Amino acid sequence: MLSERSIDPAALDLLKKAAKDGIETVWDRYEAQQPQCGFGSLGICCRHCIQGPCRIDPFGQGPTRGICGATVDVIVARNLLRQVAAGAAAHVDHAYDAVEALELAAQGKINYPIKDKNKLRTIAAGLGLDATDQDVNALALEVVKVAYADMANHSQTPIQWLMAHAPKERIAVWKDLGILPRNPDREIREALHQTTMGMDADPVNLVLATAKQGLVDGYAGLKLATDMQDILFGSPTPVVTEANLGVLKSDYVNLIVHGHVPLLSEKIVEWAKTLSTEAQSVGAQGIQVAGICCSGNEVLMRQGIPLATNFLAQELAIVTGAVDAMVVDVQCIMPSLAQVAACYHTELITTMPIVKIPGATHIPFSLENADEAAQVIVRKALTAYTKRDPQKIHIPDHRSTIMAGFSVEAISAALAHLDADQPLKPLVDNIANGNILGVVATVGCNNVKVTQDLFHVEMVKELLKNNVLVVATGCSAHALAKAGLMNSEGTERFAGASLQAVLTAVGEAAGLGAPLPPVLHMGSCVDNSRIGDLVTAIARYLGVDTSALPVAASAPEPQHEKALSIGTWAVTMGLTTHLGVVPPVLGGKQVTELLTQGLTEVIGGKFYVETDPLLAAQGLITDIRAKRRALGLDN
Ligand code: BF8
Ligand code: SF4
Repeated sequence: MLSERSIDPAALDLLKKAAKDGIETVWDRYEAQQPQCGFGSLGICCRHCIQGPCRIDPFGQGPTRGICGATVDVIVARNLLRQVAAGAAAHVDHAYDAVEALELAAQGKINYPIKDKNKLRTIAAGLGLDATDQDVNALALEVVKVAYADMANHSQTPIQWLMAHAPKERIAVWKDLGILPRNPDREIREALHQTTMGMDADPVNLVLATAKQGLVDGYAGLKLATDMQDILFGSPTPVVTEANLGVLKSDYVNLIVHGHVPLLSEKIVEWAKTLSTEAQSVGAQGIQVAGICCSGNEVLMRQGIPLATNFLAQELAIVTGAVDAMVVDVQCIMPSLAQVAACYHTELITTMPIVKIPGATHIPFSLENADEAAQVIVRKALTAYTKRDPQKIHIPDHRSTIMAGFSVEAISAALAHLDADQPLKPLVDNIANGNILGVVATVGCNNVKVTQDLFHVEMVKELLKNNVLVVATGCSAHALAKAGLMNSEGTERFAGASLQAVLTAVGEAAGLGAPLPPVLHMGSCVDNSRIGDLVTAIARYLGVDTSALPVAASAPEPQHEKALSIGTWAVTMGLTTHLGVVPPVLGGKQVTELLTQGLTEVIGGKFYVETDPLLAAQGLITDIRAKRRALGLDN
């Protein structure tokens, strides 16, 4: 049934058009895959050597061990470790592209000005560098040197980016467990080694190694990427725009940026502005840039570019018949986009050497040729506009106003209107007195196994009703933005009375003339580091461990290995971390028990799986209340 596919009215509208136009979508292919393999779903199939594949009988009547003797928990734990290491690899690769960009920018070799000198100085000071009078470029190179030193570290010392930024209490916990990561690449390499045939056969050791990958992800991936990107492109400040496919304009050249890395999308935004006058020469009023997935979040946060849609509806953007070009970089890009684009006039443009899609136009993008490549891409969109088929155009009339741009710096600035000396105090006081029951971070993806956006929206509404403040990133932020949960009206409609009063007071003190939105958009998936920074700052202010705070995390509809690595990091931070779709671990009883209970004793955090949105909200609220009680806050 159509309504089971999505709650997004624009997506539902376009699914009808897709059927009419004969377009196959991700939902059709999901149905064609049914029933999905039970062994794979439970995580009990091993292909780590070519004596296999080996499968364990989940009913205990067939094989209980692989050919080499690996138990079901070993197989499940090894598979999970590889998935989390892959997620970490994606983020670390992303982060080091940004480090390289900062290096070349500081050397004056590329046209990327360093925009946020304050952030550079803050990061440098945090790393123990003398940040006072140094020349900006020289200081940037010092910072880059530290990041590169982590990659070149062949000793046993931990990742410096982690040591400089993680809470001291947490570092002590991780040290005791022996999971402080050294060089990020070495740890990812080690995880691959540890999971090859004839290696680790201890599920506990494998789960701890998984936790270590979470730390690699959190600090050498997420945190490093956000820091570099903020230095280069600026730390976000509040912006107001719109979300959903209704932001496309019938008389404009519509250019979509999709993927994750702002190194490309920032240049596209810049050149779309510069070349906007050329739009008239092809008969258009101008150029509308809009974003999908985390590229969308990046340019939203810093440039106020509207959001087009999230992961599951990426094909449907092209089905509007109004997207002239879609330019992609890395991650979460469905290969099917090429087939969909072939049915319309849309130019699908790949740009990265590790992401090529047959049928797409490949325009190589590098830091050195960024301006040239961006101009070529924008002009491709202009040319494509002239090839539109008016019969095929249908832009759904759905969009919601959103306020985004809530970096930690922006949140502090808003709170500073209430207490200039101690900006965190008003937030902490309101948590302490129960006006804000706690904070939940909703993150991560859409997953075709569940109705698009439904879990995000239903769970968050329930949390808000109970005065839980919500912060969001990634495709979760898209879902909540589309559903009207990121504007002032959303506060009036969905926030409980005491939360509403706090958001109204802060909004008015900050001169917005309206309440803050009930869900604060903190950015892309790498920007989960901003949530980590906020949690770290609150814990530091209160002098408690992060695991004691009434704060939880949730990935309601996770699909990507990155979501698993981010979730693992949240668990290492001591947070209860909810998953609304079960990852492939249930075949291993011991591993499942460790992830959902056993880890708590040693690390404070745990995974919490609940597939019903309202029950998940209630479970998170119960967890928050227990933490409040333990802190002596008796609501
Ligand atoms: O890194 S939330 S579907 S887009 S993986 Fe992908 Fe998941 Fe969206 Fe951003 Ni994050
Ligand atoms: Fe089978 Fe062991 Fe080889 Fe895995 S490593 S495929 S369980 S023999």
